[in-house]
This record gives sequence, structure tokens and C-alpha cells, in this order.
Amino acid sequence: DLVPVRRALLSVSDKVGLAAFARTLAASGVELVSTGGTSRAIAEAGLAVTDVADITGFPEIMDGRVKTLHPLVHGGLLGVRDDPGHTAAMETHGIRPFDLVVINLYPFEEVRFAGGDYPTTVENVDIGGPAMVRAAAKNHAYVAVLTEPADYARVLEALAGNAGGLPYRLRQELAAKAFARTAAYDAAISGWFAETLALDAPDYRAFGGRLAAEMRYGENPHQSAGFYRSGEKRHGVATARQVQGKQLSYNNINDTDAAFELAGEFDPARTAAVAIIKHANPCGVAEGADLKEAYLKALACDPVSAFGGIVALNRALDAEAAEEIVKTFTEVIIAPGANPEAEAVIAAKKNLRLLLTDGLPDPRAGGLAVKSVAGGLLVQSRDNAVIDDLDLKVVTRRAPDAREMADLRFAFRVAKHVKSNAIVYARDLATVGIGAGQMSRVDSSRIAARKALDAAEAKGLAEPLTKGSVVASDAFFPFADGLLAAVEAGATAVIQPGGSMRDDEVIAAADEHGIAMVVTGIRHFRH
Ligand code: 93A
Repeated sequence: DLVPVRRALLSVSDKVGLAAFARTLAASGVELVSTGGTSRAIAEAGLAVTDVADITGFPEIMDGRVKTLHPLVHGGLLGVRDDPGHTAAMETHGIRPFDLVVINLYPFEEVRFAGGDYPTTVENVDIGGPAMVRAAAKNHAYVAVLTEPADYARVLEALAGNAGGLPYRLRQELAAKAFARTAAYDAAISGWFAETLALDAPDYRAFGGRLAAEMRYGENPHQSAGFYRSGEKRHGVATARQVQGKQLSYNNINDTDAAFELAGEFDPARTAAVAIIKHANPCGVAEGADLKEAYLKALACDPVSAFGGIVALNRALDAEAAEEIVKTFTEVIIAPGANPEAEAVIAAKKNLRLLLTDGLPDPRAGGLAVKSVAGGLLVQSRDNAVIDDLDLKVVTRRAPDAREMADLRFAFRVAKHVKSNAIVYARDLATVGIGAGQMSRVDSSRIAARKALDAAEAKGLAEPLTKGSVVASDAFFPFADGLLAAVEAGATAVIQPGGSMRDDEVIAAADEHGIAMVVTGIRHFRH
């Protein structure tokens, strides 16, 4: 799968590193072909170079707008070398193949950011460059394409290590990068138009993906919104089939995503699990012998908040669970399947949306999480840490017993899906109090305990279920006060990442109250 590099086409706006790179290529006998300015820079470095115009027999015209858009260039980029028809065409028309293409585009983004005027910005929309990048990337079976100087060293190294050839895997990776570059380039151009024309509904296709649904509004009625499918094959809300019910709203989709991602944390072969979500936070999560039991346990945590919630299941919906769920006003149910009896139960509720998938989300899957900030994007890898893979350490004198340990694992699994600061009280594999999204961890702890009190009062219990519970915290306790709030609520064991400057103080407070504490070494902030 090595393609020997004999002929290279270079056309770059950013000439950084060009001379040295071209020199190494030339020294290994690679023939260099180039456009106007690039060609001059290579010649100035004392290297032999052929001008594209000499190959095409056509001069650069229209201020360079048309310089490489020619069959003798694109035929050399796109020709399939073991296709007899293609090689015959190449022979007939005198087209010679390129093995390596080095292109970086007109600096549209730089001109935009520098506030270039309208005609200057438009003139910096590169047409021939992206055409060559895409042609070479499509034909990566034979051609390697470089789109930024940062790749020069890597490619020279590969050439040196492979006797002047480049391996298929590298050509594939460079092609992936090339298409990312042209996609980002076009997104920047589209974004500039939207900004310049003050379009109130910019074309979100530029963010990637295909429009799956126009929404009546966004998070609030005065906001416009669209739902885009990226084509990623993960099991989740974007690829689910809607069996019945009204069209999903922006908030429904956001909440359903949060719900199903949480349900996916529970291996269906081990346990049945249900998560009830409101405003992207769980208000009840539980494991059970079956879905009905799990649902009732989850509902008991905070039945007031569960009204109008989203219910996610980790197993195919059955009629017994469906009968219970329809008793509470619910916006959406999402599950990896449903049996016909369950579907019939849901069908009686015309507006209730039922979403079905072919499987659960994989909590260990990679991928990106994107968040928009003013004038840019924040991109990070998914939080795919799973409690079962972590090295848990007991740091207190008392170790948790088996029941506490099971609840601690459960609570930390849930805490990953609660907005920070997250505090989750759990007992018998069900949440009994959840504190979410507070600016202080103590407040989250107090709110969670307060919710448990309310639930106990509503049920006429003598004491809240936090008595004898365990508690999970998504991040370390900066001070002992958060822990003490949990002790006050009646928790007997704690799970948290650890790593605070005051860990010793927090552990001492735990020991003083006979609390068992486990540290995970992994934090689950979620904002
Ligand atoms: O004006 S273009 O859209 N038309 C073209 O045919 C073309 N061919 C290469 N822009 C074109 N290029 C771009 O010119 C390349 O992408 C590169 O950014 C730049 C290099 O020009 P020079 O070699 O003259 O500095």
C-alpha cells in the first residue's frame, strides 16, 4: 500500500517551512510543480520547479481566480491508476499523475478576523485550492494531501522511513484532515455571510450534519432552532425512531439525550434501570428486579419534579412498566425497544412521545462534545469514564460494607449525569435525594437532603431515606463542611474523586463520624 512519491503539486498561501520542505523533496528526486507565488518562492530557494501554467499551457487569468482549475491538473489528482479507462484517458490527454499535493488555502479566516472589507474578504474565498484538496483527498488511494505546514515533518519522516513512499493509513488520515479543513473553511465563509447580512437564522448546516427537523422554537419561544443529525452511528436520541406522539421540542431532545445517556450507564444484562429527567438533570434514578420496580423506585425519589419529565429505560419497555409510567404526566419515553403490549398501553396516550432505538448508548464511546461560546466553540472528548473501570480506594478507617459499596457505585454512576455541583444520595440502588447545579457544594448537599425530607413527609415516613444512605459527589469536597452536611443528613458512606488540598481534613472528619469513604481518582464535572 506504499505509493512512491515522484511528482508533487505545491500551492500554498502560508509559505512557512515551504523552502525546507521542498528542498528535502527535491533532494529525494521528487519533481516539483507549483503556482505563481509558491513557484517563485521555491525557485528563490534555488530549486528546480515547473510552473502549472507551463503544464496546462494556459496562463493564470482573472487575477489568479483561475489558475489550477484545469483537466491537466485535476486529471492528475483524480485519475485512478489501476483503472484502464482512467489510464487510457491520461495517456490520450497527456495527463501525468500527482502523488503528493501540498495546499493551504487563501487566508479567508484571517482576513475575516482582521475585519477585512467586503470585496477583500470575498476575494479571499479560495476556490481552486479546496477543489484540489478535495480531489486529492478523494483519491487518497494514490495521492497524499497536506493542508498545513504542521504536517511537513510527519510526511518527510514517513517518506524517509518508507524508501520514498507513503503508507495508505497516513494517506487516509491526511484525507480525513483535508475534508475537515475544507468543511471548516466553508463554515467560516457561511458564518461570515450570516454575520455580515445579520441573518437571524444562520444556516446551521455549517455546524455539520444534516437538518433532521426544523423546530418551532429553541429553548425559549423567541429563539429559532433546528435539529441536526451528524450521521454518527451511536444509539441515542438523534437516531431513535419516534413511534408516536407530538413533535419533539428543543428541550425535549436535550432532556431525552441526558436521560438516555444516563440509562446507558446501566448494563441491561446485570440490572433493569430507569432514569427520570427534568431540565437535563435526573430527579430519580433506580435499579430494580424489573423495569416496573426500577421505575417506581425512581419515581419515589422526587415525584413532584417527575411530573412532565422524560423517562429513559435500559431495557425494552414492557406493559407492566408502561402501565405505571402513564399514570404520571410524562413528555417522552425512550427505550431500546418495546414489546407490542407496551406499545398498546402507550398508544392510549396520544401526545406521549415514544422513542425507540436498537440499543443503548455506550458510556465508554469516544467522540466529541461541543459547546458554543461567544465567537467560537469549545470542543472536548466525551466524559467516557465508567465507575466499573476505576481503581477505587478506601481512605477511611472503616471500609464500606457490601450493601454500601453497591450503593456507592450506583450513586457515582448517577452523579456523572448531574450538573455540577452534583450531590447524589442513594439507598438500595435508588436515588433518595439529588442536589444539582448549585454554585456551592454544601448547597447541593443541603438541597438533596431537603428533597429527601420532602419525599418522606409526603409519604408519611418517620424519617427521610437519607438516614442510612450513601452519598456521591462529582468532585472533591474542598472543605469538610460538605461532608458534614451529608453526615447530618444521615449518610454512612461517601464516594468522591479525592484530590483536595484538604483531603486529610475531610477524611479526618469522616473518621470522626464513623463514615466510610471511597475515592475514585476521576472527577465528573458536567456544566
Ligand atoms: O483563486 S483561486 O480560487 N483559483 C485557483 O485556480 C487556485 N489555484 C490555487 N485559488 C487558487 N489557488 C490558491 O492559491 C491555493 O489554495 C493557495 O492558497 C494559493 C497559492 O497561490 P500562489 O502560489 O500564487 O501564492
